Amino acid sequence: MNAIRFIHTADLHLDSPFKGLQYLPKSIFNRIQESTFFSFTKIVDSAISMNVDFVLICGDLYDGEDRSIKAQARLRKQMERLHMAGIDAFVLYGNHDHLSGNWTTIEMPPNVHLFSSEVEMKPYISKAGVKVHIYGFSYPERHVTDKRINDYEKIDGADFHIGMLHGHCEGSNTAHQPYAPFSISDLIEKKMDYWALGHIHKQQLLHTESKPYIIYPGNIQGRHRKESGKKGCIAVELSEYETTFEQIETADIIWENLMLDATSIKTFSDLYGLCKKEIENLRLPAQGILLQLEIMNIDGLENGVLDKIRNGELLEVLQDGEEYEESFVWTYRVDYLSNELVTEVESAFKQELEITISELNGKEVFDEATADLFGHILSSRYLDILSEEEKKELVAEAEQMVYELLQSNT
Ligand SMILES: [Mn+2]
Repeated sequence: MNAIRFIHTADLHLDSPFKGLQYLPKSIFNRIQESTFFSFTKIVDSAISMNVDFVLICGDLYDGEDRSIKAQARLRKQMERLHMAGIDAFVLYGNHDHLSGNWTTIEMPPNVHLFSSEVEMKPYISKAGVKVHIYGFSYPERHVTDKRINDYEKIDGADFHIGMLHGHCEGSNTAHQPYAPFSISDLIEKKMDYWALGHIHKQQLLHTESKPYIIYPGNIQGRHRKESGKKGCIAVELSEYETTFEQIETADIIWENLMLDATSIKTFSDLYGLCKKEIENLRLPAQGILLQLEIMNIDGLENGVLDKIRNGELLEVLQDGEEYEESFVWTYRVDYLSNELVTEVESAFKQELEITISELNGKEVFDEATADLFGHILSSRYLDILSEEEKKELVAEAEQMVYELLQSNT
């Protein structure tokens, strides 16, 4: 059968410094500092045990543009393991490890194929004789803002075509920089079989109903509380008839946020018991967890219990002994939210929203808010002047959308 199997990974950020976490107990901080290497080693373990044809690494292998020697040496070691197993690796560099950085290069073994700063195609033939064309480019410098997707052209002569791209999918709502932007339809137009993306740290399955499959695997190890949940890589099998993929979890440290309902809780010891129970539920067989707790519905708590949350006493008893656990759950923060506070924040926000909407119904505010659009040299050609009636309708529609969005987020 005409098929290939590969691992798709990106955003290794090897040797991330985790600067803000030095206050943690040494045993835990050491685990965290090793975690990017650990996760990547597990990815290589998977590639070898699954005996895949090749591994794709879609940018940001290194965290810093100076590519620490330690990170390069560790990467090389893993590439050698792949080499011994007869597995090739296709690698491109992203905005974090762009080609203009200043570093001392450690040579990689011959199974590693690096993409240059222009989009190029690298041919691959599997042991079973399946031909694959793999396309990609590395960032020449940190800021690549042009639509590099326009340079990708499928070259005939292979059974499968795979695009590798480190960049920003337009319209995706993330905090990442909009480098090398593209849209999903840009990618579909190129008629590839698979798009291996990198850059966005949260896993996103952008197109997985039919070819081309388009996937951001996410980074391989969460680096702060916003990169929460499980992390790893994607194992893919492409055949003539179908594409299948599997998510493999490899991160050693997992960031979690948990809300606890204290409705029926009165004493400090009950609250401790509730937290402890949830912590045991979360505990994993081998990985460590960094946990942020948020306690809701606290109005039934006896006097003085809140003080013990505020002054860190609860945190201290929850942390006690965790630094000696292999599969630790380290609670690094406990917050609470009183019902009054919740309603206060909600009603203040609603008031603000109502004021904004009523202001939009005034002519000047509406015109100001839409001035960029109607005054734009290109868009203004296609837009008719709105009547007062139409403006009101637009504001009403926008109001509806805002409330729907608010509800879907709660
Ligand atoms: Mn990245």
